[in-house]
Amino acid sequence: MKRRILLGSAIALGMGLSAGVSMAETPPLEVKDTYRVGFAQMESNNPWRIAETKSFHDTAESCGWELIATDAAGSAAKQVADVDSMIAQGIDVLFLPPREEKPLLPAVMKAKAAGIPTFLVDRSVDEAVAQPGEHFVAFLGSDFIEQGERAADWLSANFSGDKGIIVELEGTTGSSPANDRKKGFDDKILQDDRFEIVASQTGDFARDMGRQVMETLLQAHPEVNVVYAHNDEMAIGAIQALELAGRKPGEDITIVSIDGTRDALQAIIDGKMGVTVESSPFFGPLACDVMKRYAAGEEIPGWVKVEDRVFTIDNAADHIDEAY
Ligand code: GYE
Repeated sequence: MKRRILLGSAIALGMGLSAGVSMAETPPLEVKDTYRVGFAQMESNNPWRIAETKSFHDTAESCGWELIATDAAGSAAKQVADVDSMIAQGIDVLFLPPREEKPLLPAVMKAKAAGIPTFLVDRSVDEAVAQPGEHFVAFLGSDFIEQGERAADWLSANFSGDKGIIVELEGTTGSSPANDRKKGFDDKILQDDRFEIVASQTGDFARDMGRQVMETLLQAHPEVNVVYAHNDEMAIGAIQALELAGRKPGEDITIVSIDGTRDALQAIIDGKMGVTVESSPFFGPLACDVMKRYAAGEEIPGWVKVEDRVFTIDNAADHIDEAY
């Protein structure tokens, strides 16, 4: 654990905090057999979220967690309120996947003020305002910029046409994976001058919205021959819209995406999707490990990075049985 000496410690002492604990470090966690653990899920409208919540439930018993899990049903305001109620219920530690970067800042700040160490899982908050090692212990998750870059690399290497006209389906506006998957992909693909992004619009990481947005964008840009979706659910929705309009995904339009869901691996096997860059939802065991190391006083890096694989026709069939 980081022990930073800082200017504010004298003030902190003056405020009645015990010596040695300053406001610029995250609250300590006792070593004990059982913990009251909060997991404030943001929504449960896709297989990725359901697999993640299940991973926390599956880990609870072996890690000694009395788990309090909530579902904010797609509302950042409810997610903040869910964290408030967990604080009131006396959780020892909080695992939080912040739906959006800014609206969830108050939840992080309140948990810290209540003396509860917070681990951000799968998405981060605005790190210009809240920093790992100070406001929250660490961010556990993937490198979203790199995921976007890897999707772009695959497309550059595998696209055989002269001109790639891309429609991009963005994730939830203001969420860290939507911001970074866009940046990583756009910067990389535009270095290859065969490609142009003609439209980029949010589908909120949801299948149905991906389908609807694709339907509209296809009317405005019938010449599109590449779809880059920030997650598999939107990619599957886009495939449905394209097929309804008489297009042939995998033949006259290339689909690239991120996550590695069962439906996406099946779409790759069926020849409809080109690639999906993995973004694993199985955070339970990692959360247990990092929490225990933190309790033991180990220094935790501000970003505990999850390594991702890439799924294509070469390996999709090998991994579909373990997919969700
Ligand atoms: O890709 C998506 C989910 O935050 C990494 O959120 C996660 C993303 C994941 O809803 O499917």
